Amino acid sequence: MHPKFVTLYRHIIEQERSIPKATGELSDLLADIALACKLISLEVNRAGLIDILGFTGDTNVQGEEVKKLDVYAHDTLVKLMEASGHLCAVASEESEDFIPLDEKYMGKRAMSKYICHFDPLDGSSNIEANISIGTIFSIYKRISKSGPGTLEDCLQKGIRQVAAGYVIYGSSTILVKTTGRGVFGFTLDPTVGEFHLSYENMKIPKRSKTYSINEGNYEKWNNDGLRKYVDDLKKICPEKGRPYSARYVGSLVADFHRNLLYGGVFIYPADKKNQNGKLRLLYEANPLAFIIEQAGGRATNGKCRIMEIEPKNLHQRTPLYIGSEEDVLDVEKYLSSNETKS
Ligand code: FDP
Repeated sequence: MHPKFVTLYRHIIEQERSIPKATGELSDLLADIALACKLISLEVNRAGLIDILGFTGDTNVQGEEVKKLDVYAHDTLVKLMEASGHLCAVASEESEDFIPLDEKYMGKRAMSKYICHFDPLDGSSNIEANISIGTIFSIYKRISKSGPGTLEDCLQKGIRQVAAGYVIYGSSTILVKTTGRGVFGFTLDPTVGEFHLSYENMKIPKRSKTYSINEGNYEKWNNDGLRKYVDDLKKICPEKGRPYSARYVGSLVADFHRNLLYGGVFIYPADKKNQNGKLRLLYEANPLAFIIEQAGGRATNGKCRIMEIEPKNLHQRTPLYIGSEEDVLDVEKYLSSNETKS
């Protein structure tokens, strides 16, 4: 147990009290996201059991529909976000278009101030192998003045995020969040259903000994500099702390979380198959970039800061180089000093 026994909600409220003009709306919204993730966490834990018992068809024993977990996660988040009344739109990796939210959910407020992007269940191809997966979210203030949110509200640069975070469903369920005042991690105590502060003011080591990349794509990467970088990381060179260790789960939240705690550089580059990279700017790269920068790390697409990229569409992809600052700077040097192959 953390010595101060601080729950997520208390932490959010205390941070809010230190901002004179805060209205409490963002705090409520974060609490609603946490609630949705508790529900998803329960379902993720039950998934293995459901599988073992053979309830994998369209209905379970009670005759209820058994939804695929990623659909369940999406639906749960949308339902709770609608009901929160603080959002004018949500955009989800699971849905082609953004979802404008009806004014009827605004309650007594003149308007809902925020929009939220989420990746309901990242790494979902790993579910059946019992590997950690996660939910990623990011929150922006709306640009439009009133009514349901617009596409313009949804297509904002990452630097405009007011909060971001993720929940990892692993050996325990952990929520990591930032509102631009440091990064804090909370572990879910399933017995009382509360997230408790367990990682205070998280900082990623400036230099690491670990790289995370799907090296099976080595021949497909379209940058020779990246190949040279990875080759060099494997050479024995004690003064540079090399060779580095390779760690790649293939579940972004899991790889990112480990690197945040111990240091590391995570890379998903552009390659011949994914000319713009595989990961999504709005649902994955921007929120993780906000967190990593708040933790003292760095996030780029190889050419510019992730959070400075102007989004052109909701499902835009981007190459991603993210993690310990000095390691990301190293790989940027390799990328710029070598010719790019098409
Ligand atoms: P997944 O396909 O399982 O949803 O966001 C997509 C993602 O997982 C990330 O979580 C993960 O880092 C990456 O794709 C893995 O891609 P590769 O299998 O191509 O390595």
